[in-house]
Amino acid sequence: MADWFALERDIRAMLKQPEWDDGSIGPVLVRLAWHSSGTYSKKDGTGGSDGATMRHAPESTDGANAGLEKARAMLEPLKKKYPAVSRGDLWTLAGVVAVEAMGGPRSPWYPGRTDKEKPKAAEVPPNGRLPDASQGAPHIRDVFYRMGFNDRDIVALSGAHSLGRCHTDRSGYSGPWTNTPTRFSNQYFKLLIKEKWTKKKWDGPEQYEDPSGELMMLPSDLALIWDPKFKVVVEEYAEDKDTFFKDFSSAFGKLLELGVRRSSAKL
Ligand code: DDH
Repeated sequence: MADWFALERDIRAMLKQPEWDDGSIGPVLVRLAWHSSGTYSKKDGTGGSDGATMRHAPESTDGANAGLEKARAMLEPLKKKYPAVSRGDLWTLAGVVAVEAMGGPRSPWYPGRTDKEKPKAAEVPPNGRLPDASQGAPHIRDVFYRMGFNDRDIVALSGAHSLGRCHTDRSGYSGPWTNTPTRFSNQYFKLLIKEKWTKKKWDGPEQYEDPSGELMMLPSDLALIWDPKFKVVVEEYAEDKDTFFKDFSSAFGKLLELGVRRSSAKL
């Protein structure tokens, strides 16, 4: 039986890393948890965090996962220290602990994922299941409805972009969404509504900037205020942090459970 409390403590202790981005690896760990889970398809039950298949091609080579090899490598010492814990459990738990440590809500999380060391081809999800930042509401709905989410879940989950930043050497995009990229908050929604977002003039992919030029939004972020149904929820979360935290907590917990098959009871 793994010592989950000790593991959580160790994850928490490794988040602060002065030389990394804004001083914390929390955001990239949240992204690892999300990308390992967000490949799920409810049609055939493939994808998801069970198996930790992101270590294997073609998932490992999906452009959407660029940079996440660093996050996976940073968690390897904990895999060595807690050999009974699967990487699927480790990656998803690290996301939950990171959100909470950065001031966000705790999400429900359960262990029991089993790593696949030599997966059959059909057990590794194909490329293209994660959302494309250059696209709008129809694409975002296609991707998240495939996982079993609704419009409200989509907006809640997108609030994770209060954290972290884009890197030109990973996605091609550049910059943070908020001035507090290591603090989980509803700032992303406030900025979406309140700032004037204009196309950034540069050689890179289409992205938007605030008047200071320091903050950014992806086309897929702005889709949340260009689409009237999404926009109502953005406005609600911008006004009501507690409701956002509650909805994020359950949607993120649901995301991390997608496709997880357990032979025994949950705990
Ligand atoms: Fe995201 N995200 N994301 N995102 N995401 C990026 C970074 C981070 C999209 C595109 C990008 C979610 C949804 C979407 C985080 C969490 C979540 C980057 C930049 C791109 C591009 C990567 C890089 O250059 O390093 C798109 C498109 C969507 C969409 O839904 C349409 C969701 C649902 C989550 C979540 O966690 C629930 C986090 C955190 C980051 C910051 C990573 C970092 O290294 O910092």
